[in-house]
Amino acid sequence: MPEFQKVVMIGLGYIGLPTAALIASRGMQVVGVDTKEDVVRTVGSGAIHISEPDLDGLVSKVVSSGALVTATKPQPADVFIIAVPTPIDGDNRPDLSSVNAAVESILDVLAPGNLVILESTSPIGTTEAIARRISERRPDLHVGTNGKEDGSVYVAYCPERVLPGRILTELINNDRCIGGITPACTRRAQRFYKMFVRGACVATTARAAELVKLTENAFRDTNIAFANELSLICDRFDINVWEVIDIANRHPRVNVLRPGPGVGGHCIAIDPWFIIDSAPDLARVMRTSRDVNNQKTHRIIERAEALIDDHPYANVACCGLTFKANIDDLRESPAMEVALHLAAKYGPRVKVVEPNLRRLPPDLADHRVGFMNIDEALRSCEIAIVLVDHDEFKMIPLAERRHLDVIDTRGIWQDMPVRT
Ligand code: SAJ
Repeated sequence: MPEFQKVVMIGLGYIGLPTAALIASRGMQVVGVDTKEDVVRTVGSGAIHISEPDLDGLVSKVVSSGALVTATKPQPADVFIIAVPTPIDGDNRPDLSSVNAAVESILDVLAPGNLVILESTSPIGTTEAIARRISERRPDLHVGTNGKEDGSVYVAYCPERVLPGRILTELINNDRCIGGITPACTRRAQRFYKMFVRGACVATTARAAELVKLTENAFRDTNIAFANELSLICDRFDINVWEVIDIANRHPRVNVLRPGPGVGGHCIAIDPWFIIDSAPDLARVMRTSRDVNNQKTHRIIERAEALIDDHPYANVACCGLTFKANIDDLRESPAMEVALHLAAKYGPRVKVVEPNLRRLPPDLADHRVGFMNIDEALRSCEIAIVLVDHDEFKMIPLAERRHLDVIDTRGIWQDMPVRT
């Protein structure tokens, strides 16, 4: 009999849903669980509630074959995967309430031999805490154990590492990092992931695996902070930062990332806090990087206000709202923060362009700003603030934007005098 026949996925969001669909397509029975009834209904009907290339076709296929079903509560299975959000609270401290609720929800259905995997980004020690909680609440179950696979409940951490927009490809091809609370747990989880992952399934401990995930995103945040800091230094000395980076990156061991209006998304702007919160006395570079990246957004707002105040009758095109190029995701978006500030201050003079959204987000609509395509904005505006490097903006020829006064936070219009 196959070792893993039935899988419960808790959380049908950006990670849980594609992972559930992928596992279902590999011959396992998957029950997708979410506390949001509309999500359970949508996915249960074969549709999707997030936008991700190729996901609609895969979900529709596995739902119609019966391999993926949805429910609001877990049921007995061989494997339980927890893929729920782990945000930070107002004090930048990890909020594990969804993880705790997910663990609580499986306690009654857990049985000997089950594998419990946490995929959510989590502070060091979370997987061990889950194992302790299961032990305390289900003293009849043996959790973890000594290295043998002897019918215990096995607990492991395996972080997701996929890039929005490429989730299905990266789910299959990226290497995975798998850390059990014992080597036996690691081995069992490795066997499970090898059923649908083509990349290597690298074994480590639960704590190391938790820190690996946090390290990846904190590393990127710190490197983006370097680029953002450099952009401010270049501004002061009236040097083109894009040119500096381009030339510096010709050095074989230098790879400066790109400055921008700050760092957005649900991961890179948040995960470093999980390390900072655990070791505030040691995580000094990471802490400063967070500050530098946040301050960059405020600096762009100040510069935009100064430019607009110099042109009291000009209309202002805010080009892009999403947290990065060519997606429709607004989570933690610095572009949105800039647009909201300008909308609150200048109202209808602001014309928002966001080719990946069908309508204005309600917060912006409240300020009665315009919402138009890039061609209309170029015709009706004298100022442009480029906040996202969408392909549609990159393609605009110089002739169509020569009349504009531009703040180009993404360096996409390099053929004209640039402010970064
Ligand atoms: N950004 C810059 N300059 C750059 C690169 C990015 O300003 O040179 C900004 C982007 O504009 C965006 C933010 O950083 O606002 C984050 O974008 P991203 O493309 O770097 O990353 P995410 O948030 O889409 O996905 C990241 C990825 N992590 C790493 O690359 C280390 C992904 O692999 C993770 O799975 C994901 O976080 C996650 O879920 O943790």
